[in-house]
Amino acid sequence: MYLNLNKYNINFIIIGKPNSGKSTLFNKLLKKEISPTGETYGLTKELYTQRFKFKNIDFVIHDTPGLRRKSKIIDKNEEFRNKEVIKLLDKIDLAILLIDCKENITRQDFKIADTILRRKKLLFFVFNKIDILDNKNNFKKKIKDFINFRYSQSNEINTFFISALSGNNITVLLNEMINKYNLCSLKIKKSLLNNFIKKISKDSKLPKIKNIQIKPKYIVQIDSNIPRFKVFINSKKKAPNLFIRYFDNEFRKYFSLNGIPINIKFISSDNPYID
Ligand SMILES: Nc1nc2c(ncn2[C@@H]2O[C@H](COP(=O)(O)OP(=O)(O)OP(=O)(O)O)[C@@H](O)[C@H]2O)c(=O)[nH]1
Ligand SMILES: [Mg+2]
Repeated sequence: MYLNLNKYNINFIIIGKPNSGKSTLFNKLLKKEISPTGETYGLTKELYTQRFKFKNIDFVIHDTPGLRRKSKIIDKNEEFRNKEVIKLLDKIDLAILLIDCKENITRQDFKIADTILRRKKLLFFVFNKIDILDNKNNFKKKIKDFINFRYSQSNEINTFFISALSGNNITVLLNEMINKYNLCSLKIKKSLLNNFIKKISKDSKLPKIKNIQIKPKYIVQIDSNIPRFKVFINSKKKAPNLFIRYFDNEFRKYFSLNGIPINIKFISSDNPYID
């Protein structure tokens, strides 16, 4: 495998519901009090953009106004601000979706997550205010299980637990952001891709279509800024979701690509017996 280690300018957004601690995290990373923080719900009313260095890497960081559910918005200015935040998602490499531990994870968080994932951006679900929890390990386990079992796109997200106020786990988070960012420009050698295809085509757990075993025959990586692949299968029919999900899981496990936005396109063949 080959990693592009020169492209270092990670542009990321801190996004989430009001009061989750976005501005506190922003200031902590900058080591300066730039964005106002406080208990008032919806305190941040404009975008703040700054730069900082970590391990000699340049980061661009955006603090954003909290995103409430549409039904709760009565103010035109808030609607405008929200649109600005969503527009910014096209320009960033990575998003930290900040969630208040006290509030747990909500439908609004999943809605924001989907908006980010649709744009194929790196996504970190970051649970903040971990300092206020009595049983931290229990909470972490519950959240991880919930995301894995209830969220169909769990393969594409990274989960973290921090305290923006005390700074707990923030360095670990930054290191992991760098690791995952680098994996996004990963080029996998043809021979390794072929080894994976050989292995999975012998896998008896691969889901079938009407009792016929679908087999991936060939895989190619396409040049792009996120890992993209084309997989040719021995079936005239469109690859079923069960098969796609199984392949995606095994592929991520084999190449350690969990939490990375990858794109795998399955190409059906006219001839189901091709070798
Ligand atoms: N205990 C604890 N409190 C925190 C932590 N992070 C933030 N807070 C508190 O949570 C409140 C909200 O923090 P902000 O940083 O203003 O939240 P925000 O997400 O920017 O809020 P909006 O700008 O309204 O969207 C403040 O009173 C912070 O001191 C944390 O890690 N632990
Ligand atoms: Mg704020």
